[in-house]
Amino acid sequence: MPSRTTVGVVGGGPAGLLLARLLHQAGIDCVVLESRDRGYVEQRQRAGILEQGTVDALRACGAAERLDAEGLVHDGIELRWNRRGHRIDFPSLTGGRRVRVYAQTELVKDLIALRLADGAPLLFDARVTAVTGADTDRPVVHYTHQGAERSLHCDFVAGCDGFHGVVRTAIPAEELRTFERVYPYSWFGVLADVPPSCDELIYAHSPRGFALHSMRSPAVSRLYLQVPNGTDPAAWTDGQIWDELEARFAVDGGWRLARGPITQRAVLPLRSAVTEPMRWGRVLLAGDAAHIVPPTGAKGLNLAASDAVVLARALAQWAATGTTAALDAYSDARLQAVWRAEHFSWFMTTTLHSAPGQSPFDTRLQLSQLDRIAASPHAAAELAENYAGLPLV
Ligand code: RFL
Ligand code: PHB
Repeated sequence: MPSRTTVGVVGGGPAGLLLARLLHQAGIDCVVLESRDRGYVEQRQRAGILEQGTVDALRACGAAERLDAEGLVHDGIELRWNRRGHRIDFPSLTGGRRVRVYAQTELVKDLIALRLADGAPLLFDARVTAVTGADTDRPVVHYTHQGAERSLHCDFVAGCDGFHGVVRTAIPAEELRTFERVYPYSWFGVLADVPPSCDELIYAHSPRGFALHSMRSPAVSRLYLQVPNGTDPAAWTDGQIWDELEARFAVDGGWRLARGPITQRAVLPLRSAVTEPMRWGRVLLAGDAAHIVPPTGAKGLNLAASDAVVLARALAQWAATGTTAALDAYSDARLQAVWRAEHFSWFMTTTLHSAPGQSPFDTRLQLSQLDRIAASPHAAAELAENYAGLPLV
C-alpha cells in the first residue's frame, strides 16, 4: 500500500468508489480506505433508485454493464391517498427522463469489482482516525490497518466517509455550519422474497401513516412503513407487518398486496442535514459526509454520485492545468443542488407522513396538496422533475 498518493479517498461507499473510478479513468492516482470489510459494504441494504444522470455517469465510466442488463427501467411512480391511486408519468412531464431501480448493494459490488480488476488500491478494514494538515499542500490521512498505525500523504483528501465520518472534523469547527432537522418518525424497512405487487413504486399517504412499496428485482420486494422513533424491529411479527402494509396501501378496486417470507428488517431514523462549506483547504467532502436527506425523495445515493462526478472533474482540471478554479467552485455549485434535493426530500416527507399528534388541519393541507398534484400537470411536473433528477450543475 503506497504511503503517498494524489487523492486520499476516505470511505468505500458509492461516493468514494465512484470518485475513485472517475479519477482512475482520468489518470489520477488515488487510494481508497474503507473501515469495514468487503462483505459488510457489499451487503449493506440501502437505496434503490438511480436517476438518469447517475446512470449516465456510470455508463460513461464503464460501470453500467450489469446495471444495463439487470436494472429495471421505471417511467413513473404511483401516489396513493384517500383509497385512490394517481400515477406520475416521468417521460411526458420531464422531456423524456426516467429512473432505474438498481440496488445500492449491486452498484457498490460493481464498483469494487472494477477497482480490484484495475489493480488499483482499495483497502478494507482500514479505519481512518484523523486527517492533519488540511490547510497545507500535503494533508495526511492517519489510519489503522491490521493492528498497525499508518499514514498516507496526499495532495487532496476526499471525505466520502458518510454521516458519522471523521474527515469533516479536520476542518476547524468555526469554519463549518451545520443545518439539521430530525423528523418525529422512522422507517421500518423490510426485504421480502415475493414478486412486487406493482410495476412501479407506490408512495402511500394513509390515516395510519406512510408506506412505500419498492422492489429489488422481479422476485424481491422492498417495503417500508412509517413507525414511531425508537421502534424495535424485532417487536413486530411478519403477520403484523403485512397487515399494516395492506391497511396503508388499501385502495378501492381489486388491488392486492402479495405476501412472502421477510428476509431482512431494520428501522431507519429520518433526518435532514447539510454541512457548509463542502471544501476547506485541501479537504473536500462528498456524499453523506456533507449532507443527509430523508429517503422519501430517493435522493441520497444520487446526490453522492453527482458530488463524485463534479469533484472528479474539478480534480482532473487541477491535474491537467494546475488551476483550482473548478475546485474553488465545487462547494457552491454542489450546495445549490444539495439544497434543492433537501427541499424536495422534505416536501415528499412532510406531505406523505403523519406527524405524531398531527392536527386535522395539517392533514387537510396534505390531502389538498396531493389533490393538486393529481389535478394539475404543472404541479405533477414539479414533482416529476425533482424525482427523476435535475440536470447536473
Ligand atoms: P456511505 O454509503 O455511508 O459510505 C461511507 C463509507 O465510509 C466508510 N467510513 C469510513 N471509512 C474509513 N474510515 C472511517 N473513519 C470511516 N467512517 C466511515 C463507511 O463504512 C462507508 O462504507 O456514504 P456515501 O458514499 O456518501 O453514499 C451515500 C448513500 O449511501 C446514502 O445517501 C443512501 O444510502 C441513503 N439511504 C437511502 N437513500 C435512499 O435514497 N433510499 C433508501 O432507502 C436509503 N436507505 C440510506 C438508507 C442510508 C442509511 N444510513 C446511512 C443510515 C438506509 C440507511 C441505513
Ligand atoms: C428503495 O428501493 O429502497 C427506495 C426507493 C425509493 C425511496 C426510498 C427507498 O424513496
